[in-house]
Amino acid sequence: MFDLIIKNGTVCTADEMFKADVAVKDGKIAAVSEDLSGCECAKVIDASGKLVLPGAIDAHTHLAMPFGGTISSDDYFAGTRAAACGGTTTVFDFVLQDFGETMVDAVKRRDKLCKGRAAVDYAYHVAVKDVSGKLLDSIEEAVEYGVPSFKVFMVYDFGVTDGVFYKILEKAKQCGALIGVHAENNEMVNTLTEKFLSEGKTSAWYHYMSRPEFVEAEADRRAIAWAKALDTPLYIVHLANKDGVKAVTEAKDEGYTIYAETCPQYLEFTCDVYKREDGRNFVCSPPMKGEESRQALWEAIKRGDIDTIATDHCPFQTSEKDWGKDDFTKIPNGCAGIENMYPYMLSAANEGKIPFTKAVELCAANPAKIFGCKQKGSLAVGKDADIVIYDPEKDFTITNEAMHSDCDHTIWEGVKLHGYPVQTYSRGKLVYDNGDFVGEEGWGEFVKCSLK
Ligand code: DUC
Ligand code: ZN
Ligand code: ZN
Repeated sequence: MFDLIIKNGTVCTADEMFKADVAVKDGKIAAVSEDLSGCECAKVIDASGKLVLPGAIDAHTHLAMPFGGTISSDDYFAGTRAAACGGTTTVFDFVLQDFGETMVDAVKRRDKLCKGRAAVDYAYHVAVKDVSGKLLDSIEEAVEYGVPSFKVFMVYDFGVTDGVFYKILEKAKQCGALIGVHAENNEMVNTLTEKFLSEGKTSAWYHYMSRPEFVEAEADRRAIAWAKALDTPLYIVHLANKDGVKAVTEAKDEGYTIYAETCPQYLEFTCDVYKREDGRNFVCSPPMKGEESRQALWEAIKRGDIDTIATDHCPFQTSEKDWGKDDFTKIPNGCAGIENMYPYMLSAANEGKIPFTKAVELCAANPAKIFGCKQKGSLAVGKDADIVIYDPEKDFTITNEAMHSDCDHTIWEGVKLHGYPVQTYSRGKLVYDNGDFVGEEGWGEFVKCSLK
């Protein structure tokens, strides 16, 4: 006896699309078969004309993150509620290590905020600030704990030096961890920022001008150089520039394991958004770049040189963004996106820009594989029943009113999508139904990851 059968839909995996019924039992995929008519089942859903997809994995979020003098506006409940409503059933949130704190202590500290609050499942990466003394070795302990992925920042006051970055990569190689990197050149950002402020150039446009293409590209190349020197894998988060794409392609062609993530905002918008009246709402780092970079990212996706799509979801309220009306450096960096990633990528597929299988690969299958999230990312028998039913005929215009985050605006306002998720299941439980969140706070569980 199954708990649920989703009948007559088109199942889409990272490799193929085929007509099949999908059965769920005890929160797991129990069968995927041409015809499950006649099987005993508590509930049957007709998915005729719909796609049946694995839930997406957003491998890059900053929920309730202290940053820029405030805390990002979506806490673990609001952020994961919004995720569920956009077909994302697992989020990887960044734990920012405190100075002097071991990696596992950092995870446990953050987990107190998340436990009992998340609406979908969650995992963590640790953003490493301090590897002095025994703290470098504490990376190994976190790997055993189920958090085998880490990130270093090359910017901000908590960014690491090249030497520390190298040490972290070396430790990761020893213990089988994966290091992600936020790549921008800190010196250049500081120098350009100082220059523009001293010239009275304070609008959001100068956020972009102080972090243009070459500032990111140089750091991408430097980060790749250290990973190559050690022959250890590297994951570049939120890649947003054309020359960085080229560097990734070259490294992959040479046989190195360099993964690249980009985000929907870099695929949709260009730096021109910073000239808009509401330009500061788009301020995030790295900033959106020029049209050539936007095109290069799409081309890299088509070639297979971008491995994952994630959001860098880190929203701040309008009043907080307004702190930077007269000084772009006072704008908290980050935008909302957690509810928009899968619908955006699937809409691109629906319009023929990429195959649906590619959208599933980038948003579900690859993040599961790369981060060792073994029970997620596909609709294979035995995996968690994280399922999205997608209506390719449903037109949807994004408005903040229709979103489920706690933020009071969205950079995605007015963007039109063709096709939209109509239902999301998290381990077999319906959590999103035709516009409404129907899940529950605290349903989400910690997902232990392993790269072994
Ligand atoms: N960039 C952002 O825009 N927000 C949070 C952290 C980051 O690196
Ligand atoms: Zn970042
Ligand atoms: Zn980030």
